[in-house]
Parts: sequence; C-alpha cells; structure tokens
Amino acid sequence: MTTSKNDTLFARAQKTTPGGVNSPVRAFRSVGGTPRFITRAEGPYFWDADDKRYIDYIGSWGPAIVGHAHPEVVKAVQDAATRGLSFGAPTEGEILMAEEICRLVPSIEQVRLVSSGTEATMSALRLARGATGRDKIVKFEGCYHGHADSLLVKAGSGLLTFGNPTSAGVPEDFIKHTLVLDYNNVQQLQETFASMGDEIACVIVEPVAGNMNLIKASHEFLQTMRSLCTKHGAVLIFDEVMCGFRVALGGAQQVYGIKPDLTALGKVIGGGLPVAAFGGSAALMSKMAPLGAVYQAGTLSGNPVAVAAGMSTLKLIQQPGFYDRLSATAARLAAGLSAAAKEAGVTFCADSIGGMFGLYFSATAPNNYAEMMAGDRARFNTFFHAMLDEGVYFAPAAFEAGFVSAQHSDAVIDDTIAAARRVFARLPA
Ligand code: HOZ
Repeated sequence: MTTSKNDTLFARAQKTTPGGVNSPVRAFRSVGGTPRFITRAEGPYFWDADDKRYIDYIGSWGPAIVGHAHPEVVKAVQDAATRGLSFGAPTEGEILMAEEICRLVPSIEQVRLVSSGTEATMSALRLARGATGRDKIVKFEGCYHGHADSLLVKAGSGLLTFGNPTSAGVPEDFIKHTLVLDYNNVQQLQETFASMGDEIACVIVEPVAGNMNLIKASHEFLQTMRSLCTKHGAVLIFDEVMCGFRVALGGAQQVYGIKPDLTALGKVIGGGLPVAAFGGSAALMSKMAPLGAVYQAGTLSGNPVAVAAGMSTLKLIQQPGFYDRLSATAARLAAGLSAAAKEAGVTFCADSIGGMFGLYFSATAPNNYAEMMAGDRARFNTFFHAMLDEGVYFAPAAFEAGFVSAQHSDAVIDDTIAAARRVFARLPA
C-alpha cells in the first residue's frame, strides 16, 4: 500500500505545529482520520496532496462564495499587490469598502475594518461595555464568536470536538460576567432581563448559528432580544461573521427584518483574504479611538490587498439574481440529500438558508445546542468519510454548517446527491 502524501504531510506538520494544524477543526479530531492538505482550488473544487479532487462544501468556511480562485478576484489581488502589500497608513480602498458595507447593511452607519472575525466580535464587545459602562454580557450555548476570553464559554465549532466547550486558560474572573442562555429560548431571555437587565452591556448572537451545525433563530427569539435590549439600554450585537452576505445580501438582519446595534462581519467581505469588520450607528462607533475612549488597533487592518479581494467579491455578489441562484443551489442540495436518505431508510434531514446548509442525522432540524448534540454523530462520521472517498468534502465535524458557492452548478449538486445515494445505501442500519 502506498503512503498517502496527506499522511506524510500530517506526520511532518505535527512535529512543528500543535496537532499539525493552525485551527483545530482542520485536524479531523471529530471525524477521525487524516486531514487533507490542500494544494489548489478552482470553482467548486479543491485538490489534496495526492491530487484527489473534492467538491468543496466548506468554501473556506464561507468566503469562497463566488467559487475558488475567481478570475476577477485573483486579478484584483494581483493588481493590488503590484502597488504594495501593506502601508500602515490609510488608503482610499478602505473608504470604498466602508462605504459599500454601510450601503449594503442599513444598520451600519460607520464601520471599523479589522483582520479576523475574532477581532470583530471582541472589539464589538469592548465597545458595548465601554458605551454602557456595564460588564455583563449574554451569549448563547453553542454560538461561537471567535476565541476572545469572555466569549469562549459554552462555545461551538472546534471546542465541541473535545467535549469541553469552555477553553482552559480563561480565568474565572474573565468569564464571571458572561451569562450563557439557551438558543431560541424566549422565556429564559425574558427572565434574565427581568432579573438583571439593567446590568447587561450586550447580547451577542449568531442570528443564523453556523458553529453548532446550522441552526436558525426563530423570529420571536430575535425580536424579543431586540425589544429587551432597547428597553434596558443594552447593545444588541449580531455576529454575522458567517451569515453576513451569505444568507442574503443584507445578511440575517435583512432576512429577519431586525436591526442590531452592532454587527460583526468577516469571511465574505475578505473574499478569501483576512478582512473582518464591526459597525453600527455613528453615535455608538464614535466611542471608538481615536474619537472615543474604547481602544482597538491593528497593523494589517484594512490591508490593501485583502480589501481588494473583498471589494471584488462584494461586486460579484451584487449581480442580478445572485442570491436567488445561491439559495436554490443550497436548497437543491438539502432536498436531494434528504430524499436520498429517505430512499435508504436513514434517519436524516437537511436544511438551508441562502448559501448555507446543515446536515442532521436526526428526524428534524435542531433548534438549540441540546437538540443538535442529540443527533447521531457516529453516523455523521461514517457518512463524512464515505463521502470523502467519493470526492465530496463536507465540514469535518457534525458541529459545523456547510457552504455552497455560485460555482456549484446543478450538475455538481446532482453528482453530490448521486454519491450520497450510494453512501446512504451502504450505511449500517
Ligand atoms: N471557526 C471555523 C469554523 N466554524 C473554523 C476555521 C478553520 O478551522 O479554518
């Protein structure tokens, strides 16, 4: 048997990098086996070190919305790179991106560009605390908002792999102000505000959760949150790092018709390079340095090459019918996989919103963390590996959402469904 180049690279990587990866989900710890080391990507596909091609359903966890290596995005990056890589001084590109974000997301009047989703949520949190003079924050079990200390409590994504959703190394003192509630539980939210509403600086939520598989918030849940925050002077933060520009051009806030006070963005706005942002009303954003007392900074914030990739992506997603097609693609995949499972008698369902989807080895889609954890994860893992063998790369954990791009044609989706039909037929009863 020949050794896979992925195995060789993984063994080598583990000598110099903890666990062999630079972000835990990539290590395949949840599903077992060897991570695939990616060598190149194009459209809906990427190739691993053994030159095996996969239909890619993570799309860099969202950014590759127009498909990998889109010629216009690549050209924009190349052009920007020839003019210089980083200046540590402002550029007109940053103004253009800020103007575009403010135009596309009506709740945002002013925006600050940063380099990662973690920075965006962490800074939004600091701003909420600075603006209200309060310490307490509310988050929801299974929502992941990056790896800042006070947000790493009962979080989703990679932390769930280890069965310990709260990270070591976070002092109790740092998280004693973090209140963790159940996602989609309206009554618990009301009770919490009734007992301590005037001490709460902010509520932070993924309005479409993408880090405990895909879970949609109910309209009532988000509307209650909006009303309670307004009533008690707390800041409502929508973490749209994943769902922003993914579920609709105006993000989840457009889908639900609810305006947060602050929004965290990332992924799509960088088009595959590191750009993220947080923004809200001009009054709130004026509390940020250099105007206000809330400090935040970054050498690579608004990096010219990254902004060029993001702007080019933001232009492409505004083509007429873009989101109709993207939504239809994800819905076709979800319906086709559900039908294939049903034919094989496998308990399974799938759901989608815009270009995001969820796969569940349970009879119905989960509404919260506990329901998601009740799904059959062993069966997901078997399915994941069988699909990988078939050349289909889903997220390597049952705790992650999936993503389609504009380059996932009907033929690509149908190939995926045909592969799933073969896999479901082989799954042990
Ligand atoms: N937080 C990302 C998924 N929800 C994982 C990022 C990565 O491992 O690349």
